[in-house]
Amino acid sequence: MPKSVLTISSKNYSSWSLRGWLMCKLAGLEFDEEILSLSDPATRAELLLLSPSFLVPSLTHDGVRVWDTLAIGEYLAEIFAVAGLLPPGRAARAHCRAVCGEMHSGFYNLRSALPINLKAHHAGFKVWAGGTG
Ligand SMILES: N[C@@H](CCC(=O)N[C@@H](CS)C(=O)NCC(=O)O)C(=O)O
Repeated sequence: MPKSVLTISSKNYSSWSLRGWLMCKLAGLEFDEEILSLSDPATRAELLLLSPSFLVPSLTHDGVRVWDTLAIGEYLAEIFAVAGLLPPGRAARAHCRAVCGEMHSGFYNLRSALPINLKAHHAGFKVWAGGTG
């Protein structure tokens, strides 16, 4: 089987990339890591071939391209069921998917206020609670 490749930008600055990478590791997938610099136009052209949305992470496994962290998670959970990425039990899996879906599509204020930088320290930083008006 050809080697699997996970395309990401940074495990320090991209929580999406980090999530894809963690899921591949937790699933026990053997993969090569391809790190792309997203600001380079040539890189973006290459990325478009892997991910129609231009976004990372993108996993290529066994001739299949999967982009988007949720899709990668579901794909890995199917193939490496024994790794237990999803809990046993239909209700627990539904709960897990609901939480993942909420996290994936929500928390806009939190994401905007706190871009990821795992190596940084910002003592006393105030997070805006958000609001509608
Ligand atoms: N829904 C996607 C979102 C991925 C996403 O937004 N990735 C960012 C990570 S840095 C990205 O690729 N940004 C590229 C850009 O803004 O040029 C997922 O969860 O995989």
